[in-house]
Amino acid sequence: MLKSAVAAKVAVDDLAIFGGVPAFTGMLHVGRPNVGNPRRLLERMSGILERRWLTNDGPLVQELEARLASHLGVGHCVCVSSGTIGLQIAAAALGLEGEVILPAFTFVATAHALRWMGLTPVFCDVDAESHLIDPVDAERRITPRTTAVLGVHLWGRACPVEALGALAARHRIALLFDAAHAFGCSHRGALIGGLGRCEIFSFHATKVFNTFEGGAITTHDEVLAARLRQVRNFGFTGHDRVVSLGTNGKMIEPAAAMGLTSLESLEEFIAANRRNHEAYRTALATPPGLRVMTYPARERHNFHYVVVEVDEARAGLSRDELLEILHAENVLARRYYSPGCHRLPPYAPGPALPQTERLAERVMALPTGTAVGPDEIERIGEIIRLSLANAAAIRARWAQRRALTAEQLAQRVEDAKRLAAP
Ligand code: T4K
Repeated sequence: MLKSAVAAKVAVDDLAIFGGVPAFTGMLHVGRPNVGNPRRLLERMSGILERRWLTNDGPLVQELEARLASHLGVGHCVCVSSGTIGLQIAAAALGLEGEVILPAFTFVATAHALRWMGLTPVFCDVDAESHLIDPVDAERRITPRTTAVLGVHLWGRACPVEALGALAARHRIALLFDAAHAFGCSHRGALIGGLGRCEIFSFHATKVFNTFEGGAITTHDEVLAARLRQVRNFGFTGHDRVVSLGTNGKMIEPAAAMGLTSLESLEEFIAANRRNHEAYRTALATPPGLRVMTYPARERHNFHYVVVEVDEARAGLSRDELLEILHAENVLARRYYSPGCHRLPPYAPGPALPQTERLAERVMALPTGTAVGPDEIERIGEIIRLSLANAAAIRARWAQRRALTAEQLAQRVEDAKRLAAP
């Protein structure tokens, strides 16, 4: 664990942004990877080298697929080289065309994957409370060109699955889910993985369960699973026979080795996240204007994201002001997801989506995972509490600093004029 370097901060002068010593000597990241037993990983890696089978549906990929399918209680699991490629392969295998509706409040890969496939992402708004796709707004955006709705289980919370299912049935369009955040999370007691036509996970290094880079598409549909495998491997069926358009989305054996090793420690990773989430809730319980996103108690959750909403009017500082303070302390909290995808190139200016825009101004993700512990979280809480308790003084100092800088600039202009004068 990365221990704090300095004594407790009790005054504004102690904040690194005003010249105090940063609370941490090294950077605390939101996505520091969880790593399982290194010995087990290295054993698997030497097996790969001995076998000289490095990729192309190797034995470790097959083992990982079988273990994941059984863990998630789903018929088929097709491992891929990343979540983004997984989304593209799913879109191709489902034969999507035209427009696909998705929430704008998500990581940009959700939209890019569709656009990369020549589809038109149509952005809809999200629910203010859960941050999840708003099915009513999604339905409003359906046109004769719509072929699918892509829900995102943001922060691992399950989308309004039943409402989206009814919508998809009413309009005879496909329903699929970006489950990049949702490994180890449940909906109605069953682990996410078997919903819609298929679900796409990310196993990127920064995720609760990682394969360095990687992902998987899960489905109960055997025919779809066969098509997904074909598209993943250039459209081949068997040797030397291409039957469709395809790409190279294969997971490599070292990634599967990491996945099998990560799976053995998954419960530990989730326990660390849960402990951290509780520690943040305690540390941030008192200041007004902060809301730590909680997760449904009746479901299983991976607690992978510690998401905090900052209500500037009540907190006294904005999300961005708090981020500036935290970054100076070496706490690399992140603006997930700001701005919303609809405001990013190539989609901007995009439609007006009030809830997405509101959240994009207020939400931040804080460091968690096995690399962070309760001591660090208490220090982060202390910095946030100190900052909010002294919000007015901090803003006054910033204003003073800006004024001073303006004054210094004016002085420089005067000096330059004097020097240039004959
Ligand atoms: N859909 C959704 C909803 C997603 O969130 C994502 C990915 C996808 C689809 C696409 O899945 P993939 O194609 O990625 O499998 C990160 C991840 O790169 C991305 O996987 C993830 N979502 C997204 C939410 O976060 P960045 O650019 O915000 O973070 P990054 O990569 O800079 O890493 C975060 C922090 O972690 C850094 O401060 C440094 C630290 N870090 C990172 C890596 C890679 C480490 O300490 N060690 C490492 O090895 O995108």
